[in-house]
Amino acid sequence: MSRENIQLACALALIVCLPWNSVKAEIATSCQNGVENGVLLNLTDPWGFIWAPDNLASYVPNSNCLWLLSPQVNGSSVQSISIKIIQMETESCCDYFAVYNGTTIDSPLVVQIYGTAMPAVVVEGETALLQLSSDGTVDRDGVAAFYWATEVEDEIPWDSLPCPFDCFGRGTCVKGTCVCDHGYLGGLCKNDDSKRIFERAI
Ligand SMILES: [Ca+2]
Repeated sequence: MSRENIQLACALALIVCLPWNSVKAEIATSCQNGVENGVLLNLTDPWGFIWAPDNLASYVPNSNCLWLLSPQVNGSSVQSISIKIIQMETESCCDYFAVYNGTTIDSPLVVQIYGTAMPAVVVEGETALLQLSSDGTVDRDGVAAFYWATEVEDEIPWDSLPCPFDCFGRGTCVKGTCVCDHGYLGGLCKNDDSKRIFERAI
């Protein structure tokens, strides 16, 4: 039976063939470590990385990735959390990366970032709620950032910090920051530079 005949048969017997037709119907989350939309990824290390999407593509429509940073130092909470954004790209109008001072998105908003802005962020509190939110259309590369308890900044082993996704194999990791090989750009070296895009077009 040809593919066309199989599809016709499935159309006539939709219930029987539903699994065949819906193999790719399931939409996976794109949040870090496969965490589902709306579910907190709790991070308590004194410093660490966050990122979304959790793959080589873009974030998915209607993302609601949430991270709760509550770094602990010697078993105690901290007074301030610093966040360095190393990769940022959302749709300019409708998707954003937000930082709240507290434990929920109802906590005081510290900053809401769109597009490719990468401001330094400091949360004057013991917890920070981070959110990557997207609407139903137009998806971009997403966000990656390094956070740390501000009071232990001098203790961070900057020289040996790894980089998320190991710079996609397209760059060198230097103190947790990717230095991209020729032809690539972006905070994680995920993207082709303009010269490579031009070369592919001709
Ligand atoms: Ca969007």
